[in-house]
Amino acid sequence: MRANKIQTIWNANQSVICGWMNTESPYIAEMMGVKGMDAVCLDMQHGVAHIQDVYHVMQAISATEAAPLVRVPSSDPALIMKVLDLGAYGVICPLVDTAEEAADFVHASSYPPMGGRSYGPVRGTLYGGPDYFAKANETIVRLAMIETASGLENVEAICATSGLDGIFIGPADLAISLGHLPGPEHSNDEVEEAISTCKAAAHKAGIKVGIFCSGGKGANLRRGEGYDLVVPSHDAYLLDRILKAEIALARGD
Ligand code: 3PY
Ligand code: MG
Repeated sequence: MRANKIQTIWNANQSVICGWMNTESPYIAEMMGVKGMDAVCLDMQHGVAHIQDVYHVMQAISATEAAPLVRVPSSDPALIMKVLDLGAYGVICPLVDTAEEAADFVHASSYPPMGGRSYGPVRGTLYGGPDYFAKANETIVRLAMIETASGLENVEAICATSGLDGIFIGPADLAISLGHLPGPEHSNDEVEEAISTCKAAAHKAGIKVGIFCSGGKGANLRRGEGYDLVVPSHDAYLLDRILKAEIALARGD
């Protein structure tokens, strides 16, 4: 099976830089990979993508070296199985609050005997190779999002879930769940402490920890703090920043 670039980078003890797509555009997906993202995640939770977009975006990412990921909108097993069948090499599941939910997520994303994923890797085999079934469980990366007060409370138990490769911290939801406004890195002490607690729990359990960041600078800061996967914001934010700057330049402001 084709190697998962995320695992290759983790095996070298380095951090993955992961692009994030709020749009459903194969063009942007391909661009993210060509420009140097190690992985590209299509966001089906808050992004505009629907299931019919996933095939084309996964195809576009495959034209690059980047690993294709999907953040599913929920832990619905049918959807998790479908995005894997379409060639995702990793799934990020939002709002995981308990170890039981984490175990259900691993079950949905793993073939028996490890889990209950149904067989039918229509595009997974095209992308992954003929030994897809034999290697999928060990090659696919499963990240459970910690982004609520309940998830924080249960983070150690969640991190102990067999088959979970890592957690992914959602700082915005975590902040609002703790009664604060979402903000950039280190903007609130309580949120920052919660984030550090999650990182420590993941590393203590021997699994990886990723985090969504406010941009390139924030991602570099988090990388330095020991996060294993960092997302330097999303495509719409990056476009927004460049548009504002270029329009201001065009107006001579
Ligand atoms: C959050 O910050 O809540 C996220 O889900 C980031 O993707
Ligand atoms: Mg969130």
